[in-house]
Amino acid sequence: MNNSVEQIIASEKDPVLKPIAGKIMRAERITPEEGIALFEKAGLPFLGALANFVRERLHGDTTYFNRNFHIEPTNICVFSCKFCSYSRLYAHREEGWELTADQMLNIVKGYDGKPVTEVHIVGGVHPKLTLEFFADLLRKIKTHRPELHIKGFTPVELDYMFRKAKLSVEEGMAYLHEAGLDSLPGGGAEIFDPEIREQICADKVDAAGWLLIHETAHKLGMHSNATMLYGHIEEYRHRIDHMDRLRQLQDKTGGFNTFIPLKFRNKDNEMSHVQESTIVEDMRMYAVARLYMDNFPHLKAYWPMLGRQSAQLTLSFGVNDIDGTIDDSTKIYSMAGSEEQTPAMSTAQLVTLIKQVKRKPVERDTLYHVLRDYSNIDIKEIESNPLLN
Ligand code: V47
Ligand code: SF4
Repeated sequence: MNNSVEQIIASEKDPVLKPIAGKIMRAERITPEEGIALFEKAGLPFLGALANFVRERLHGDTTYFNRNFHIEPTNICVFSCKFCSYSRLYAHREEGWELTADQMLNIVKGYDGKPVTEVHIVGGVHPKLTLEFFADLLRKIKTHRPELHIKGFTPVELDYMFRKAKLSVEEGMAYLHEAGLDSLPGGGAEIFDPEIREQICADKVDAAGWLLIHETAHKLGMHSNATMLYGHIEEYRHRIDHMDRLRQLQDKTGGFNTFIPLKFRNKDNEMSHVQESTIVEDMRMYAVARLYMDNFPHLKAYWPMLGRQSAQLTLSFGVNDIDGTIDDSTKIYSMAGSEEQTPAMSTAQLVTLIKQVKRKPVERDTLYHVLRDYSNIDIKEIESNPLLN
């Protein structure tokens, strides 16, 4: 057993925390009450040591990344989530953007010959864009580059598309899967608790609808991710309730790959008066997520939102994935105040970031198949080889 974990547990005197640590060391599941106790009582060293222990039990030093790019079809949205700095109502559409299927296909073509494995497609809920429009887009992308994995659309977008097309969730998901949709990203989950949801994103799909869409995708053999927007008006019990609902669905389907806590950023939105969480609270959040989500294989820190150095730090607090190379096309975080105004990191930069903290950089595809271990590849070789960088 890792010395620092042993020492930290031995020196922990709290009668509630000590048995929780014992359970975690024995790979036993912790209860919602124990999850809340961790948030309320545990210090950063205790949480960090345990979360790192679990991370290394599952993955050793392996830290995954992938090579992907994002397409945001539109930021015009029928909803007005209070934390969103990115969307524009249809009435103000001249301030927003709206891409045609051919424009999006051209973005895909811009990556011809480049070693990307995934396109991530997410945007606002445009009142005029239909299920058929998106099915056509998927078919066009697959015809052009069949092996490119398409991870796209949140339940917020899907629920709206299916209802407008008068299709059930089963019918709609099967239709998009057939058209080329491979998996679902984790967005739109926010916080499942209805009272908090009412205050921050009252009008979009609720917890049951979000979970049903992911469950249906899993039944079709698709995988998906799950997010949680934290650090705003929610309390610890809401975070645990959110993670618990996901843990229960994962017990049922096993279809989730990754859990991604998303730090609330407060620039230029209707919640700008809400303070952002501290870096200590961010690390505590990742650590508790690793300890609570025992049936989620991976925990991801999304660096464009968190910033590079904080993302690097999360690798000691349970995280084993820092998403992808990404270029500057993603606007959802830069518009909300992330330090990363034009998020872009080359493979060499990502590998350096991981190696600097003595972890093992491994490129994966969307479904976590290992594509290349970069531990023994020199950074200069990566920089000079267009197939690697
Ligand atoms: O659901 C919006 C969040 C999400 C803000 O699955 C904000 O691999 C913080 O889900 N502050 C969409 N967060 C992005 C998303 C995602 C990102 C990267 C990878 C994956 C994946 C999924 O962005 C929304 C919402 O929770 N968001 N505004 C904000 N002001
Ligand atoms: Fe629309 Fe998504 Fe922004 Fe909500 S978070 S307003 S659903 S783009």
